[in-house]
Amino acid sequence: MKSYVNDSLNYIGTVEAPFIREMSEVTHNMWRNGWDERNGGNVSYIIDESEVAKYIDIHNVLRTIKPTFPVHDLAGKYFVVTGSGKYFKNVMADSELNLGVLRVSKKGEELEVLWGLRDGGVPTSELPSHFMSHMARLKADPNHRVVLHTHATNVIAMTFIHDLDEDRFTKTLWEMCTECLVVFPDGVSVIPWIVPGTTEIGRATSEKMKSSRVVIWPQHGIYGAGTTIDETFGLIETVEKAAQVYMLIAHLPIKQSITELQLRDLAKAFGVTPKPGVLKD
Ligand code: 2HA
Ligand code: ZN
Repeated sequence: MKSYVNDSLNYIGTVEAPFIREMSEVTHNMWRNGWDERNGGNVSYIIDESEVAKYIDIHNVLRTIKPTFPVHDLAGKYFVVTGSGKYFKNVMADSELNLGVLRVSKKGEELEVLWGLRDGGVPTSELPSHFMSHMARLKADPNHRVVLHTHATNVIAMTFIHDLDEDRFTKTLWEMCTECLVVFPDGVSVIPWIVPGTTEIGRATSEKMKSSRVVIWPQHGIYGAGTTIDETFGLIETVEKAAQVYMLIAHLPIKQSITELQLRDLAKAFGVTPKPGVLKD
């Protein structure tokens, strides 16, 4: 009998690939959270060649796509990406239409579509920000694999009423829930408002990604990076939760809060180093 998993041309087998399931689940969860209305949000995920080859014929390039800029640093890497204009709401029902598996060509000048993006689809419009962020994060952390962008509601709301200085923004988030400092001791960074989908916003985002896993786009959303889908989603959930608490209390009289001393005690207890400059020396 033919092996289910090893039959690389088996459509059902491909959909059952763990990396496709993870992408379907995370996009569904983001949509359920109300973060990804319409075609909002995009995800890209680096996968090992050996993992892709278990499910997909890596020698069968379906078509090639020219990226808007060469990505030599990512040559030969495999990605699962969300498609441009696709709705997260629909990924579960038809992952082959809404997601794609790509390989960056040997010279880094083409994207080779190996699966998905059916009916002429193209990768997310935010590919410049994703690719530049992957390059920055891989230099900071060789285990880096995931870049996730979403329109997290309370993070967006907070960028209307809070100072956008990233250290002050970070401190406020740390003060909102006790576990925040433990989950993102490296803080969050914030870029100015820039037109989405451009290489300019990609450059600004990746510059921040050199030293931070979270980049906030004012009045737009959030970028998160991490080593697994779970960890990256959890990071964004935690930032969004803190922003939600902020939006619930910002207009109310505060009777007590987490003090700087308590934040320091927390860091000590959990063995994390708060981003320098956020807490008073
Ligand atoms: O439409 O979220 O930033 C997808 C986006 C663009
Ligand atoms: Zn967006």
